[in-house]
Amino acid sequence: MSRNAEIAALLEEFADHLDARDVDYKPNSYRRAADSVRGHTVAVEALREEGGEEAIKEIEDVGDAIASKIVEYLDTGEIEELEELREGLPVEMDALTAVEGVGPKTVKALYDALGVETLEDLEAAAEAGEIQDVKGFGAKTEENILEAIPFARESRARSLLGEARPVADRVLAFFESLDAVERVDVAGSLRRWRPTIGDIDVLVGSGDADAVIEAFESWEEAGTVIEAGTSKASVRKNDMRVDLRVVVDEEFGAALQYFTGSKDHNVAVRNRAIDMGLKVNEYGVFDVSEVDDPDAGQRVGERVAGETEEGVYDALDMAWMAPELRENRGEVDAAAAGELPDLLTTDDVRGDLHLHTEHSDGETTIEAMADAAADFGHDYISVADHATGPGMVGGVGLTDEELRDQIGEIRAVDDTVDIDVFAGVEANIGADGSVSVGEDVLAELDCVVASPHSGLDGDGTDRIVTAIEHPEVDIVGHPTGRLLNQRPGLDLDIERVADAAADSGTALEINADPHRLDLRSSNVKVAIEAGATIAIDTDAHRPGAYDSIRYGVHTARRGWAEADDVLNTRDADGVREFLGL
Ligand code: DGT
Ligand code: CA
Ligand code: CA
Ligand code: ZN
Repeated sequence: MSRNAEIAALLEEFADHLDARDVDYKPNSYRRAADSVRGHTVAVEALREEGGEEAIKEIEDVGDAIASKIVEYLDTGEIEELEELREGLPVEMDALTAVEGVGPKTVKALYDALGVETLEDLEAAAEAGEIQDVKGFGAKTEENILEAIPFARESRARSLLGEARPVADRVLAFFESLDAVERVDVAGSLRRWRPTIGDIDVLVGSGDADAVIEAFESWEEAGTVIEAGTSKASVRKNDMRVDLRVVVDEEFGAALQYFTGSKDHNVAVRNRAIDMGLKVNEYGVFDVSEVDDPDAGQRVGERVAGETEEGVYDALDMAWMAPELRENRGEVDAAAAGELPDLLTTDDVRGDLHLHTEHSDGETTIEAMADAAADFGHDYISVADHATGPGMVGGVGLTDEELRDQIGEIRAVDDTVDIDVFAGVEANIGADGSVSVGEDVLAELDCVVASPHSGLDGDGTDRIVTAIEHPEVDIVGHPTGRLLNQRPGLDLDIERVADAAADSGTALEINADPHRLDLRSSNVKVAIEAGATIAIDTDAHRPGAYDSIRYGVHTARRGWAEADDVLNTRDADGVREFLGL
């Protein structure tokens, strides 16, 4: 069983325990290592087997200490130091810190004062009014905790797309290697690129279901087998449920269409079929116009399609559409009318306008980020380190003077590397919509991203619109500030925001960080319809994060975006024009 996600979770728990005890710096290096291990495409056991501890150290951010803990875990099934930390603070760290506003230090304080160990304990303590009496807490904090518990409970059941997709890629590679498999694809929410995933659905076309299911059950990377039958099986891998269905190859297209969903899309498709005298289900499309009782069985009537998904839609006089569109947002009518959007692809993206360097909280130099972007295939980047201001803690952000110096450095790097490097900033949007950088510095910068980093609840429409209308702001970054499974972010009247963005020529960002995916796709669609421009940025804090652009691109596709709707599909001169340079 591959354990990358499992190990990543342990490293995060380690970091939480260190944080709870007020240890400096170390928690962050554990968190970075956790991210890298989770995103690493090769399984740690495989690395270990090939090159021992040294090979594990080749994972970005994994040094001696962490590599030896990973090896210890692979050998013994535990990390002794973590076990000791857990003994000192025996709480369900993961569940408790899932509550917005509850960090490791809060967990420790509440454990010490009230013996809170679980989410249930936390809820009971808050309901009983015990938390407000703990030193450092108040009635307001207690109320916030109580309000945030249901969201935390719900979100723990769903995985992030960014966690599920790499797992699905491994699952697909496994099935592709089997002789008995004729076709394989993911289905469900994963194929539609939803930001969070309940389970991973996999569909195989094969004449030998037994062989496929047997192989799946004994796959060395699989964890426990949840259930197994003659055409279905479910296993757990990296804390996720993987649902396999095996169908005969002639029915693969119909099954893929059905199990891709969404449910609402399928209902709309089925209704259209009924109007045409057809019946569509997971087995095929059937002409039932001559049949007395179309519900007499699953395969009643004359079979007119089912081998391919294109065939299924074609039988219904619809163009095939990308899975990202299948959310019942008008795609069925658009497909019937031949008016589907020509969705952008990852290859259309030519640069990244929001990323960080070691000048703020990024990991490396301007030059290294530029070189990595060039290797990735980008034509340009804009460095957008944090400015000081609301939401920036621990001295992370740059002052106006430091920004001025940095502009000089960026110009110098721009002269030496192969791509264009714009001088940007990520300013903070204050509660009143103000931007946390001096006007003269803003005017000197090429590209100003302004993002909300504090006060991320309640209605944020006025605040965001004010930032959009600021003449120096080019892009509003992660406009709601949501963190998937962690906090819902600002409420926005998206029509107003979209109109303001279109009028002021300010781009709205889809932040491609898999924890954010903000703007969300339904808002993207509204923004585009209003004529606003979208920017898709990774918010990279390290070179490897440029890869995340695909999550942003697929979010844009879910919002019906074409290449022309997106700022950074333009070439460098096109971007200059947008920025007024
Ligand atoms: P998830 O797993 O919660 O992220 O969401 P999905 O969309 O992957 O849902 P899942 O795994 O329950 O089912 C996969 C697909 O199968 C779903 O998108 C549509 C199809 N499906 C499942 N149950 C039904 C149903 O009762 N009616 C229809 N029309 N389709 C269904
Ligand atoms: Ca699913
Ligand atoms: Ca499923
Ligand atoms: Zn950022």
